[in-house]
Amino acid sequence: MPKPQDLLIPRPRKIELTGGTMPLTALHAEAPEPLATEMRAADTLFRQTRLFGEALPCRLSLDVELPAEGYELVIAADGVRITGGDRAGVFYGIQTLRQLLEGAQNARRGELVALRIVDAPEFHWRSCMLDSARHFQSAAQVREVIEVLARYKFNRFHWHLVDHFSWRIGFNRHAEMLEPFPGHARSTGYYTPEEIRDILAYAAERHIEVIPELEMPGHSSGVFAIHPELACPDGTPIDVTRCEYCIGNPASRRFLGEIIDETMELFPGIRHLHLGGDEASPRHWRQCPVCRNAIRDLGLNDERDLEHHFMTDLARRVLDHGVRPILWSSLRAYDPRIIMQCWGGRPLDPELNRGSLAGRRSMVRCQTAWIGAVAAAQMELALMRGADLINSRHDYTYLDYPMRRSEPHSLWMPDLTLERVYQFDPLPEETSAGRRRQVLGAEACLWTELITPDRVMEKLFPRLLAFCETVWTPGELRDWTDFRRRARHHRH
Ligand code: TNX
Repeated sequence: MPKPQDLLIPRPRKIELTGGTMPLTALHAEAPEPLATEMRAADTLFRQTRLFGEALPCRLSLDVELPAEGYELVIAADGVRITGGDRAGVFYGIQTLRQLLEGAQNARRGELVALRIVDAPEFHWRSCMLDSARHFQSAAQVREVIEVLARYKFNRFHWHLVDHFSWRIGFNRHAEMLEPFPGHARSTGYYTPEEIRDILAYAAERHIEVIPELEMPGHSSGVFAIHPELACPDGTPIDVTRCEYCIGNPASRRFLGEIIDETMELFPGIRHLHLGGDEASPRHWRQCPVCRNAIRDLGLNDERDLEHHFMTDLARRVLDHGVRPILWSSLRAYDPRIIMQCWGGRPLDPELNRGSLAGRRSMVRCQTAWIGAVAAAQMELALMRGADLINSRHDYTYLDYPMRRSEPHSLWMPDLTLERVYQFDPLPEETSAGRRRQVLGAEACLWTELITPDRVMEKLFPRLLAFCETVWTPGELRDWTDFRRRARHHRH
């Protein structure tokens, strides 16, 4: 019989065996009215675990003295007690109980060990991103992902919904963006307004905030198949792999402003909106007369300044809705109300696709070192400028990277083993005590250029288990050997 402490991921702060056991029998939740949703979650769990026999109570309550998202779970001979610092805390107590119940059932034990767990997260931004643009997952599959995130105490789901040739939001006023883009094969599918509302509600019941992403100004080439007037009139053909809006043209701001407004209607009540902002090349802007005039008229220095002006303008539109924008970090300073998500950037070296295999591998190793340096610089700058940040250093958190070389992957991708994910520290090195508050937490990302919907779970697990512990459990309580022992009980 595994010990209770060997069953739990993420590892709780404190676990105390109090002596004795509780019979593994039916349970029924009892809770005051404000915890009605959590009571339902507990009763659903008890139904799923198919426990029979005379029912014991599982009493849910709140105690404002406990930390935000924290909980206390007590298992005793006469039943279970879960007290949360808030509703989310109660919900996380239920998730811990789930793992203990499943562990006892898998070991065919007729009892639970009596104990007291006191727990609270280290970071309040525990996020996972799913790219539903490159490959489209059904609404049911998205709900499945949200369900597993909830079980591992994630509280945000970042949903990448717009990329080159695929727009996945069921816009009404810009329905033209949902037709297959002329001349470009892509996987079809989008989420209807009803599906989006369902997913928001499903996530909210699980204390997960949904953060949609509208990618701009890069990763947008498909748009110009429908709206050629929004590309730079620089005479160059539209490049399929990377193409940017003409940021000097007011029509681009108008179009994206309308898209932002409609997104707010389709995702009512959201608190954050991701505006992308990564990997835009200034190549077209440099040759474009419209962009050059805009740079001059606005008294700016160069294309990157114009990009900054463009993104600041659209971020302000988001702020006007009372919603906080998030951007993939650049080296530029932005309004500190904009959250910076730091991933690190990547040198796009054409040499990577040439030369011997050994040569290419060593190039990847160089890149990895380079990535680390860029990510560290991005984060240091963001902190210095007073910005809040989300750490998504891709050499630790990109779950599309291969865990083993035998998996399908692009050559430029570094390996990302389970152990390396476990070594991730959301707190950038050298964060001073005074700046600690600005590090909101971290996010693991599943990009899906190569990942078909049927492979989503296999790419998420087991590395998501390691990641969730890096954001929930304080560093001094993390131990790789101990984690591996616990991970055996979490197969997906
Ligand atoms: C970089 S990280 C991207 C994505 C790709 C991913 C592949 C970032 C903001 N952009 O567009 O899908 O790498 O690993």
